[in-house]
Amino acid sequence: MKYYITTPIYYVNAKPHIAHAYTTLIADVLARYLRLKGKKVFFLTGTDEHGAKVAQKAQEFGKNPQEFCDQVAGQFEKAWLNLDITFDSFIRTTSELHKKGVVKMIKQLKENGDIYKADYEGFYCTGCEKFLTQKELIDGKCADHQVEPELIREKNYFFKLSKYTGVIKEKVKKDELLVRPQKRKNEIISLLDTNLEDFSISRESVEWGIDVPFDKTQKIYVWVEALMNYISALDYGKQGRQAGKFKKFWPADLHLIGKDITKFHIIYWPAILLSLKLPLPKQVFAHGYFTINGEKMSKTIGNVIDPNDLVEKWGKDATRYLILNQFPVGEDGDISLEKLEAQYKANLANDLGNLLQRVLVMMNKFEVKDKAFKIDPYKHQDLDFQKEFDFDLDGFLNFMDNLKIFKAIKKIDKYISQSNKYIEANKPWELAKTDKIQCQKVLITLYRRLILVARLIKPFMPDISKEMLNQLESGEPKPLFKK
Ligand code: ME8
Repeated sequence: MKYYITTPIYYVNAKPHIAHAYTTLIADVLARYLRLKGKKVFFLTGTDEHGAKVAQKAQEFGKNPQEFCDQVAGQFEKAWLNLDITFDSFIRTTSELHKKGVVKMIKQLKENGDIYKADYEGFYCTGCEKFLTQKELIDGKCADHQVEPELIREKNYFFKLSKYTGVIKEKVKKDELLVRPQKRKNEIISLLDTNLEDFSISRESVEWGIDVPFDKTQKIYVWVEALMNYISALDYGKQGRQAGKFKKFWPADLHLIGKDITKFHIIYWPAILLSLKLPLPKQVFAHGYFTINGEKMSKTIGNVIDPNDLVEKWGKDATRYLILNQFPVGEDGDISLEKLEAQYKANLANDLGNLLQRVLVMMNKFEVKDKAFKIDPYKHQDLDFQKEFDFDLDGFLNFMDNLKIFKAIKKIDKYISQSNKYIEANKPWELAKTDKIQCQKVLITLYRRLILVARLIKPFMPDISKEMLNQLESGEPKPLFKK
């Protein structure tokens, strides 16, 4: 069974930060988990490189836009490799592959009679890369960027959104287009009940973009071509058998996004797909937003966290685990370096790292080794977990299947801390003197619990999982986490 999962493609106006890493990590953990379950996963991420915002940044750095995009897209790719993100494809919107797909789609929208040219006047926020309505402004300013948007009067091509809103609403209501969490579904249904205006699909005053194929005075609106990445990346622009990936993987099983971009993904994108007569994605999941120490992440405040710095400090596996161990995926939350540091010490270095060392050291010392090591840690690998030792495996798998990643991690953490309590309660170092058989039993139980932990953490901390299994096989303890 195939599973196609995507992340948003990130703007290259700045290098990747911890929130981009957050979305990408959720997708990666899910992709790895589903591969373990035997699904044929296609995991797409990439960069959004056109539009006025990126062009302005390139100018500030004295670079031509393409050169600037190459540099920042490279930083994204490198950050993801540094975090061991197993994307199958990295789409860049300045690539020929993307442009081909986009041009094909725009021509089809025109042929289907869904676009028309008209004069447009509106307030445009370059930071958001979107037109804002009067209602969305606070004291005449964009609420997100705290700047007055530009009043723009130009000719644009428009898309006949109203033709499709009824169908979209029905599909969302019936979960044919599943929107999660529920509160985002409710919001979208309410929005669909308002009189949504047709949206612009091209811009006259923008230079850095893809030409509208039938009108060279216009560039395709950056958001419209960005959404199209989800199928341009599957070779949609190619012909016949060369477009095999599209046939194999579309529709997307999951578009994972942040809650800021639901309207684009649950209204505009499905409308475009309906016009193209293509199936809609099966699910859009919008995760929450987080702050850093209670404040919005921003360059001005100077609280932007670079995921590469965390990897340098704690290693990539611990960084992956820590970032996802903060708050439930669908909720808003807060992140602080102090809390991450404390969790690193308590949950990883102490609870998990020390547990493994203690158990292996005692097994060697009390000569339990030969008995226990007959249990091959590599046998029944992956998801063939054993339902034993008080672990609610069904509950864990259910959490993983439903993107309740935070709850799944909490279950593992709890299991590890219970195992530490089990050591303290049973004191195998004392049993070694009084009851050798009981001492063996306790250590073998812990040994098998550790095998289970190693398997459970595999999608989160793939190398730590492997290292644990290696040590459990060889019986030679080595520190799991840097002190
Ligand atoms: O919107 N908390 O790109 P973008 C959690 N190019 N997640 C956050 C976050 C925060 N504080 N800040 C950002 C774009 N994100 C478009 C997308 S898709 C066809 C085009 C994450 O660089 C979250 O996933 O502004 C959000 O949706 C994404 O970054 C926005 O990234």
